[in-house]
Amino acid sequence: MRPQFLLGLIVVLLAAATAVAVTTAAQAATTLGASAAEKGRYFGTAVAGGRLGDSTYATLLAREFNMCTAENEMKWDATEPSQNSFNYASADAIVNRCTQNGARIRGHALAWHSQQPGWAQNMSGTALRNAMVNHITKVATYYRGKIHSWDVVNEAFADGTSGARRDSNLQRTGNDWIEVAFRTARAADPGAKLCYNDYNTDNWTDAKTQAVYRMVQDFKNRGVPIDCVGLQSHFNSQSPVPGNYQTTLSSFAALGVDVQITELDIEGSGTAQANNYRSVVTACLNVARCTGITVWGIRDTDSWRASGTPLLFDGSGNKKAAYNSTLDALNAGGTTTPTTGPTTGPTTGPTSGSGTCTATLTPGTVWGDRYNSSVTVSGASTWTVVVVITAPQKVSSTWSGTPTWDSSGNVMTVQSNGSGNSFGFTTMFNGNTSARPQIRSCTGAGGGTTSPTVVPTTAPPSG
Ligand code: 9MR
Repeated sequence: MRPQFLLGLIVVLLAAATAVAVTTAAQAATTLGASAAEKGRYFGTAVAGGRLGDSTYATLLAREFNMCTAENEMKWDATEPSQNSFNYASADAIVNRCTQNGARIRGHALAWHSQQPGWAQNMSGTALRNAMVNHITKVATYYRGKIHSWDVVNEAFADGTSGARRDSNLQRTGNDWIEVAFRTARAADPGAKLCYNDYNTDNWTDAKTQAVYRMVQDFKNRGVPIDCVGLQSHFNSQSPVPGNYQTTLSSFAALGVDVQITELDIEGSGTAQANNYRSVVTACLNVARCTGITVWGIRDTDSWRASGTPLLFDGSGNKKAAYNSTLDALNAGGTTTPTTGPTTGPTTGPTSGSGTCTATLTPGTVWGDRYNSSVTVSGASTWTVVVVITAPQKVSSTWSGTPTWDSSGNVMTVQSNGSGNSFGFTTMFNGNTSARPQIRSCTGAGGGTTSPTVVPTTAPPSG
């Protein structure tokens, strides 16, 4: 090849490579929440109600995060300061702000040995058990439909090598207190994912991790309603990110539950901290049922471990190296799309307009080859709901409504048949375990069609 041609070729190739690089850069998501959403996941933070008025904090919260956990405001001492008298003001401020931001809510936490109100700390036996059940019922009912996932039980296992339950007033009410808590939560809010949440459960070989694993396995075997395991993942030099962290995530997921990283913080600074964040995020993206990551605060100064500078933004709200590595890992990762269990919060369609109706889809039971969905209609007693299924998924049966199909077999029109205001159907995965039905419209007896209802196409919904 003549030198001029060679030079020309190199110039052309370089230009092409630059174009590709520029295109890639332009397409990469620029916030944590948006990048996680592209992978069908969420990226959340703990929110302190007292900081909502801080403009730097509020700006970062709105910009970066699409999931919120109330850091303290939904705990037992905050929501039920005296017995059977509930106060949701502080929690509602967080729920309302995050909802306005387009973020969703992890509820934290319904039953826990810590941060109990004084009146509960002094209780025992049946009185405490009944108080716990009442607390879960009232709080989960109040927030019904607003919670993506509940930490139903928090930190119930002992540290160390025993693998035993932690001693607490709740534990002393009987070993079944945890499953009672989960059953109570399911009855109160069937649309929320129900999680068991703990710390020091990150290393797969630790006795505590194994004990939690066996409990979740037992619950799945016996039909105790549990949908997810939360790994708090508070890391520092005494408790570093374990080399087998991804094994822990995938092992829990293999039990048929989602895994969520619920309170991530990693003490340190600079490159070492950035690399630790990268490896945690990458591990989650490598596990199909690791459906979201929450960091335990926004700026280092917001952290419960502020002196360890464990978060993604410095005290002035500047992005740290750990932020950049986290976003890079989110943008780079995710060859697996999340596969998830039964429940995502009910998603409600538009309610305005005369003659329209609202169709709310609630995910139901998931089996290995198929899953159920139910749809509840409000605003009309005679209705037609159009549901879109993603091929190759196929509806195999429908109940409490009369279905007809378009020629593709993917658009199902269900008409009321006098059996009430809800219908249900079973969908075969046929190899696609991530797609979920979308409600296209709900038409009431009086005519008028809603605009498409926003229902997630993947599970869990990302936004
Ligand atoms: O971050 C929370 C801090 O503000 C409270 O003082 C503390 C009291 O127990 O709880 C912190 O949050 C904890 C979370 O609820 C459960 N996992 C451990 C967290 C850090 O202690």
